[in-house]
Amino acid sequence: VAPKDAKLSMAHIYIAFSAFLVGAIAGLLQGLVRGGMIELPNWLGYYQILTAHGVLLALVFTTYFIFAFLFAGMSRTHGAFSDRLRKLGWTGFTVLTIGTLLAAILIILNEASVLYTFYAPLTAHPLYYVGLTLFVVGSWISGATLLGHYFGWKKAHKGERTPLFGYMTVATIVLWIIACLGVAVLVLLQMIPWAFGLTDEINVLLSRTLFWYFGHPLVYFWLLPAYIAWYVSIPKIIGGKLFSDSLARMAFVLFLLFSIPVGFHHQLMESGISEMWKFIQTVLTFVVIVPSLMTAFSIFGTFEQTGRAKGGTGILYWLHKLPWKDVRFFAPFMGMIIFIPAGAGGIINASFQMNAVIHNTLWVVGHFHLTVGSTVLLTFFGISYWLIPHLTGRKFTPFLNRLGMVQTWLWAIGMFFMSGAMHLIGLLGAPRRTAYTTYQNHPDALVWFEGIFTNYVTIAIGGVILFVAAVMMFYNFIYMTWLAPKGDTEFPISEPAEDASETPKVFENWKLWIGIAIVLILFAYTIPIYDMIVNAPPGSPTFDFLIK
Ligand code: HAS
Repeated sequence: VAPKDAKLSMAHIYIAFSAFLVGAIAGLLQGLVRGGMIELPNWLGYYQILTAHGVLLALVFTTYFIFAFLFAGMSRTHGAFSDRLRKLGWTGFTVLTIGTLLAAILIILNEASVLYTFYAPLTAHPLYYVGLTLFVVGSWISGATLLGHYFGWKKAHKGERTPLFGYMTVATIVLWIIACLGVAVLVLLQMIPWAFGLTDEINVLLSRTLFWYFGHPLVYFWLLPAYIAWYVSIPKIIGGKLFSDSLARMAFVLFLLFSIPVGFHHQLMESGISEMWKFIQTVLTFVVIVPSLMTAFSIFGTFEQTGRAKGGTGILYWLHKLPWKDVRFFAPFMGMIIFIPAGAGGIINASFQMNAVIHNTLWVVGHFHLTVGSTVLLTFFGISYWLIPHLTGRKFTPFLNRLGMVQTWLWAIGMFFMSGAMHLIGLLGAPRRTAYTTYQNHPDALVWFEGIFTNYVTIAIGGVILFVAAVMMFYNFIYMTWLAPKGDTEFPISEPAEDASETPKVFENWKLWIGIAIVLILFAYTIPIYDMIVNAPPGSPTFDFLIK
């Protein structure tokens, strides 16, 4: 990575890990409050720490880390950014950071305790929405920088296949930009006028729909960079080559097409949306599972090819040959293993009728702690172990490796207790997003939540273990940034396997893929949104001027 680009990337990493530490403290408090082990002081609200926890970890840490990774990876695979583009990258970073600080200050002041899903009817201080707008605009500027670099490379290398890292970056950023359109409309046309008092009422159903139009692809904006590391870096780390370049590109195209027109699977229990449209989006949700299944196949194939090339034999004995003691492989691997039950949980959530059992229960919280909180985060930690020393010109030492292995185990064990208990208690009916969990001490309800594992205390114990792991990770970040001995660390980029077939050119046809994505979105959303506007409750701003 070019030194000037490394600086931009590191600027993102500093903010990512600062947000990570504060978010983890809020998470610890969260677990202890729900476990009944502590009571919050009067000046600190339950929803305030819940919002801080969600926003700092799920939005701030992820977004900054993702941009750090993508900027560094694009510099590594496509050459240094031009000065003009790098300046644009810094502008994006600055706008993103002003938005983040504004939003964070309002959360600290308890003026924006509206949870990370910020849709109506909860309302925050108007400036919070200004902060969110700047956050989105900043991310778009950074996204435009990455796209500019990719297309600049393409122009200079006519007819050549683009590096896989760049291809996947483009898919991720285009997905993000299209997804953010929903949040832009929500914030600019609904939340800001309402919060500033320019309108008296708000169409809640529309606001939730616009949020989830954004909210589901948001989870793939988190997942895809993790997949980039699985496809592009892990094969190199284990000493092998990528199973198939085409399959990898196809998986990313499928994400671009199908991750947006599926937001209704978060609204299956909501009145006001017809069953038919919910069903259609449920079917599309089942399609977006396919690229993850393809990824499972592809990565397992890469593992097997590598294990056998190293002399491994038998049905599974070749697994022996993988570098189990290398945290750069082991942390993401743990994330992959956890994604197997996590993905199965997602399929349960998406199964229309079964959603009625789990919706708004702690099961959902368990689900996203396994997906984003484990699969994605463990992969991001795995990336950190080589990315940060690479950027700071330091060595990936055996000491760091040992720390990383312990950190990974602690994270996985903590998550097993916390998320496992959340899933089970959720099935028993424990609600999410409330500090009041005892059903007014009704004896029958209390019995449900007093099992050895099905217990709020189990969740709290898992949370404490996770907090210890988070503090360790923060120390690892400090070590990699300032304390490790000076030297070189590799930024691993793999090649496709020799016997892989040629990648078809059609994958590079972005106009085609973006066009199909837009058609699918229009198909899945036009009629239901039209219905929401014309059937809006009396008094709410209906935007019917858009229709008349
Ligand atoms: Fe989800 C709710 C459905 C994936 C995150 N999800 C959430 C929320 C979050 C979230 C944050 O349909 C809560 C939102 C809120 O606050 O209300 N989710 C799905 C489905 C998938 C899915 C179908 N979710 C994710 C990912 C997330 C994430 C990824 C974050 C990164 N989710 C739902 C639904 C809800 C929901 C409903 C709403 C629930 C409600 O009612 O509120 C799928 O994408 C999952 C597909 C994944 C797989 C797994 C593939 C396995 C792989 C590992 C391979 C292993 C290897 C190792 C290679 C099918 C790729 C092998 C080696 C060996 C040695 C064995």
